[in-house]
Amino acid sequence: MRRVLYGFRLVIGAGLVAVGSLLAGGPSASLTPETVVAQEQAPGRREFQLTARRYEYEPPRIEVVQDDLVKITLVSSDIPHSFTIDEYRIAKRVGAGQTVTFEFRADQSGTFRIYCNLRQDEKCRTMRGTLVVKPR
Ligand SMILES: [Cu+2]
Repeated sequence: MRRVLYGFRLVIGAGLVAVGSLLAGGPSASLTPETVVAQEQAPGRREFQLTARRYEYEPPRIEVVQDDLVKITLVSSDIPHSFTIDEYRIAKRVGAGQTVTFEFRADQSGTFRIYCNLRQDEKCRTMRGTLVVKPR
């Protein structure tokens, strides 16, 4: 009985290795370029998690295509910060150690400055991020 079980496990192991190699270098890899193009043609939903920490946004740059619906999850891992883009009339504050989520339609193309408009800490003036909205 024990020998039978052992053999069964070997078969499962070999199966997992086969699936793994398919995922790594199989058909999915060759689909990637077309998939990216398709996503850029239709207005899509884009999601980003932005962490504000030590007077920086991580990632500092967000790129979307015009008319995308952009969902931002803003996390502060130290003091309160904000995500402000004047041209989009967005000013979202996140408390110390908190998370806020919001959405906006990226209907204007261009390059926009993201900054923190809170003034309880002078160094917040140095916070810079960039939103790039590529024209459709
Ligand atoms: Cu700040």
